Amino acid sequence: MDNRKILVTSALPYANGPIHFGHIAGAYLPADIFVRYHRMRGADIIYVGGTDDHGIPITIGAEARGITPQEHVAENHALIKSIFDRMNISFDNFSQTSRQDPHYPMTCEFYKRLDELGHIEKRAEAQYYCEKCDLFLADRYISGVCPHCGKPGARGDECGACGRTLDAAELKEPVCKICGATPVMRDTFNWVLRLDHFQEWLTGWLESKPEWRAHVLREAESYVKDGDGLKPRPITRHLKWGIPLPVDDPDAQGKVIYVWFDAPIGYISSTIELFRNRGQEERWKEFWKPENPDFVRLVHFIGKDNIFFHAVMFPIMCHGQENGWKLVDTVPANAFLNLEGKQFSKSEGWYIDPLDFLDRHPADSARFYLCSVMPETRDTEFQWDDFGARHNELANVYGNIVHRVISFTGKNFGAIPKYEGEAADRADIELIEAAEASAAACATAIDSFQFRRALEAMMDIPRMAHKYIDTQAPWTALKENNTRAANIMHTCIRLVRGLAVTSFPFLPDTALKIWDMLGETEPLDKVPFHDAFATLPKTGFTLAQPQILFQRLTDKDMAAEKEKLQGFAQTKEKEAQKLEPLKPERGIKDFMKWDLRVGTILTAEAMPKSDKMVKLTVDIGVEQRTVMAGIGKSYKAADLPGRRVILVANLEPKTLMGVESRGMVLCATHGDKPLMLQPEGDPPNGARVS
Ligand code: B3M
Ligand code: ZN
Repeated sequence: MDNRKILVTSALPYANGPIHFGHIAGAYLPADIFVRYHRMRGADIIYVGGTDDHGIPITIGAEARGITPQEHVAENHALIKSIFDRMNISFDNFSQTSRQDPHYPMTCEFYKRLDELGHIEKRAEAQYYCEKCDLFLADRYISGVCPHCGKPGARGDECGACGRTLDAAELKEPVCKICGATPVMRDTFNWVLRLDHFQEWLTGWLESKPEWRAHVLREAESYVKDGDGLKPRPITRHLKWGIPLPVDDPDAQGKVIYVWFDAPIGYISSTIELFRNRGQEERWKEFWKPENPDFVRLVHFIGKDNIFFHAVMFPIMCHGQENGWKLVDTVPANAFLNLEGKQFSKSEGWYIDPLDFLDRHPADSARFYLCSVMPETRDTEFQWDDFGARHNELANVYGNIVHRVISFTGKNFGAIPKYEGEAADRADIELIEAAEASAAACATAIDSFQFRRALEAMMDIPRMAHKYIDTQAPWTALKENNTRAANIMHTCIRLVRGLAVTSFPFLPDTALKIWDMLGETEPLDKVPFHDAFATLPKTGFTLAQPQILFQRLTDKDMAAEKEKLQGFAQTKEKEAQKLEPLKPERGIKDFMKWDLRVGTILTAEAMPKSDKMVKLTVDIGVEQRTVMAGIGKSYKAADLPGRRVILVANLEPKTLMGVESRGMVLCATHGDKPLMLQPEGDPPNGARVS
């Protein structure tokens, strides 16, 4: 057996909302299966994770909810953790990158060491800054008109319409995507990591990884091969939330370390936290700074969108310090799992709430299905009908054999019978050998990250058990030869016991239930995986009537689930539709027919008998106007004099409540309240608006 220590990580989900089945199938379930299997092999293995609490989207998420980033990440951390707990994702430690100790000092240590060795550089640059948001805008937070194709809505990093890569500075009419304001160019400083220093090293290092999944290796290699290869990358941001830049320089004021620099260090911090909690302060070093890198096997489970950071940047950050950090051995990145033909999207309601799902379906059913459609080499799909079919297969093949064997044995023998006789029957030996071969195939597949194949190998065991029982027909043997019948059922129970062991990494709750039914008491995660069928069952243990492991699902159940999904999506769509659809396009000439002017309210009088109408006198420079405005629900008349407005000045006069109104005050509607538009700055009354 391979006796290296094993260190397993799963991507740290952003603490910006819940996770969905796409994430679980991508980076958590495969890791958990791998880890459970290796625990059963007696490996010295740890599995660490946590939430990724920093970054701009988190600050935006918190702001939108009117709470602090700390509160926002604390809530989401708890939510995400509850999903993992219910899915039985068995982290040894689940931390948060915003728990300062030991994460902040460790991140600073990485930074300083790379800096000392000349791999970090201060650079002056001009960057878009939104004065309203008080934020330097990353390219994806800017949109504008594409300089190449002229279409609006291009993003600061690329134009969706023509597909060209852009530099935010090239965009015409740039706007801040967060608040809609026009950003300004501002000089600032950023500190960059000279990834280019490692071009040659990384090229050679990747060449030593031919066993990696082809798509992972291809992508990782593209960063060294395409264009000029690796480029320096900014690792600072101007932000209040994050790890303050540990640089003694006035220009570093207000700067924090870029989230993707600190996030992977979260794996290390989580390991330190784990061993601290166990009172083994120094043991983390055995994993992260081993005497010999070959003593440890480090595996990062991630989704395909994180390949750059795990196969390029983090290895460089570790190697670049030249002081013995462990480098990753394998990055079994998965592609994406979609939902019924589209990407999971919580905001569009195209989504399955995992906690809600788990109120209706067992976690093992989700694990079984997600493993069977795991996107190991390409994108795959969660489909409700498919889920129902696979769940029923689990019930019919796996659940049913357990029930069949235990209830038949219990009914006819009361307890687990002994195997009688000198030599075992050929058929019995063959069955056990075949099961052992399937378990071995399952093990090999898990060890090479082929979880779908591993699941199929495991499922061969109940399949062969059904066949065996049908051919051996213990019900017939019972009438002629009681010993033979007992031997058949002993063999079946032995098989079911071995099935519990083999399936534990995939179906932990179910395996434990079987374990209980068979009177086993040794913790399942300590039972050697490879001896699954070698150990005999507890003969003489009285069997109770077995419980049903999986209730079958009907077409009606699945139809209800699909309807629920459509319903969610429609509600979201309707919410979005509350915004009026855009009117047809018009020429500028039409617009120029309207005379819009800046004005100032001089007097305001609420109209008796109306909670809406207010009578205003407005100075529009050229003259004073009487205007009736329906703004009474939003403003008190007494507060209005002195307020600046935009007036439609050439609207035909109209008599309202006995008053001739000459003009219309422009308003935006928020809910049912009109809010007046005001000019920015201080243009004179009568200034034209266009
Ligand atoms: N939080 C992105 C993601 O959740 C990022 C992963 C960090 S892993 C160190 O997909
Ligand atoms: Zn803004």
